Amino acid sequence: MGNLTFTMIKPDAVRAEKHAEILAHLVRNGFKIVALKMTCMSRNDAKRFYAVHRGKPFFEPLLDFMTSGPVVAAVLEHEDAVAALRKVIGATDPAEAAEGTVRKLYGTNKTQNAIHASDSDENARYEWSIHFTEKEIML
Ligand code: FUP
Repeated sequence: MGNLTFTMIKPDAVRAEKHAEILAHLVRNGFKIVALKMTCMSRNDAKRFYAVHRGKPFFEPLLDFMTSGPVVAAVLEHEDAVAALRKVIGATDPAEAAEGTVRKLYGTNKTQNAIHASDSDENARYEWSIHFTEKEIML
């Protein structure tokens, strides 16, 4: 398991001005920020990012939401980073997420769920390369 993963604070949480709090929560949980930016996803970026969900009923609404405002993208370092971050963010649906997880604390529903975290080392690399060049990652 690798020691890097990718996260993105979604437009709902940035609009609510919770992004700094969420980053602090991740740092308190032992994650080191090695790349960070606030940015807006183009529709094409969002399509590439969520390519595995193409054709699903929630795909177009998901693109609308992900392009509705700025996001905060970051590469994080932690031992067994992918699994460690998935645990801290909680289940996709905030209503099912464990107490104290980011989605339980800040999410609204299955689409507006405050934060993304990669689900494999391979997807993490794919996802951070949509947001960062190699020289923007401080290793
Ligand atoms: P996760 O890995 O927990 O983000 O969950 P998924 O890969 O299943 O879903 C990725 C994103 O698709 C979610 F964060 C939000 C969106 N989604 C919906 O909008 N509706 C759904 O029913 C399922 C997922």
